[in-house]
Amino acid sequence: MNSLKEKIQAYIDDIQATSIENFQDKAANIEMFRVKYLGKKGIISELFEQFKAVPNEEKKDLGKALNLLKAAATEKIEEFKAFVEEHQVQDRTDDLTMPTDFSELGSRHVLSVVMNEIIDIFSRIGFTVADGPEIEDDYHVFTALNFALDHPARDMQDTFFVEKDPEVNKPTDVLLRTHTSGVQVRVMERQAPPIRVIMPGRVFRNEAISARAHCIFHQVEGLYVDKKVSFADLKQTLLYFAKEMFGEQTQVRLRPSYFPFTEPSAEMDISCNICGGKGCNICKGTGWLEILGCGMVDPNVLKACGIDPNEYTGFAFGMGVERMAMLKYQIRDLRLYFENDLRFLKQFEAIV
Ligand code: 2U9
Repeated sequence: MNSLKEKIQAYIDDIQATSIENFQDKAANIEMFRVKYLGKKGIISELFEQFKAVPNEEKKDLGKALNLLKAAATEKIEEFKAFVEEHQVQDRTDDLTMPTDFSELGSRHVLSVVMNEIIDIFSRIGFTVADGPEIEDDYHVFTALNFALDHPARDMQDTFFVEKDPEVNKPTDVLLRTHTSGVQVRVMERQAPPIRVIMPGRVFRNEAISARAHCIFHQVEGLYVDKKVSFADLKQTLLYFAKEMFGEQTQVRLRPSYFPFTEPSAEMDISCNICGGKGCNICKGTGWLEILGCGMVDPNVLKACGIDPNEYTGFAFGMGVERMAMLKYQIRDLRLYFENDLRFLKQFEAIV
C-alpha cells in the first residue's frame, strides 16, 4: 500500500508528464485538468481532507508535499494557458466560437466580363447563344466555309492538327478550331431559317506568342440568315453593337475586305474612343480602331449547309474578345490575359 506521501509524489509526476500537445480540444481539456486537481471535489481538496487525520509528527512533511502538488497543478495550468495564447492563430479550429478566416472574394476575369457584355448586347436584339466542339474536323472549319483546298489556313504552320497520319506524316482532318464558324455550320445543318445566333468561344492558332498574338484566344461570331437579309441590316446591327459597347458617341466605318466565307466582306472600324477621332497613339493618328470583320454569307456556304441561297441571304461577323477588351480597357499586351498575375486581375474587380 502506497503511503500518502508516495501518492502525492505520483500525482506530481503525473502532472509534470502531462503535455497539452496531446489534448484534442485544448480549452475543454484544460478545464477538466483544473477540475480534476483543483476543483472543490478534486484530488487536492480530497488529499487535504485526508491530511486532517494524519499524525502531527508527519504533518510538516506531508503539508510541504501537498503544497508542492498544488503549486505543480497551478503552474501546469498557467503553462497550458500560455501555450494556448501563443498558438491561438494556428489552433483557432479547436475553438468553435472563434470567427472563421476571411477568405478573399475572387472576381471575374476581364475576358469573361467582356465576352458576357458582347453576349448581352446581342441577346437584347434577339440573338441566341450556340456552342460547339473545340476539337473539330476539316469539313466544318474549312470545307463548308468555302476555303480553297490550298488555302494557307489549312497549313500546319497556321493550324494545330490533333493527329498525324503516321504512314505519310501528314495531318489527318482532326484539328483545333481556328474560328468558331463550325458551330454556325452545324446550326444551319439542323435548323431552318430564320437563324439568329452568336458563338462565343475559345479558338486556337499556331502562332508564336507575343504582345500582339497568342496561340489561344477568344472570339464571338454572329450569324443572321433569313429571307431578305441585307447589307443594310448588317451595318445597322453592328452600329448598334458599337454604340452599346463603346458609348453612344461612337461612329463606325466599313472598309472592303476579303474572307472565304463572306461576299462582299468588310472590316469595321470605330471612331477612337480615346481621342474621340482626333488622332492619338492608340489609333496611330488615324482616329479609327479596327474592331471586327463581317460580310454577307457566301452563297456557297449557305448551299453547303443545306440552305437555298436563292431563297435566303445572311450576314455574319466575327470579333476577337482579347482585342475588344484591349480597346475598352487600354490593355497593351495580350500575354497579360493568360499570366493570372493578381496585380493585373485585381484592376478589374469592380466591373461585373
Ligand atoms: C458562317 C459564315 C460566315 C464569320 C466572320 C469574320 C468575318 C472575321 C475575324 C475577326 C477577328 C476573326 O478573331 S478574328 O481574328 N473574323 O473577320 N468572321 S465574318 O463569318 C461566318 C461564320 C460562319 C457559317
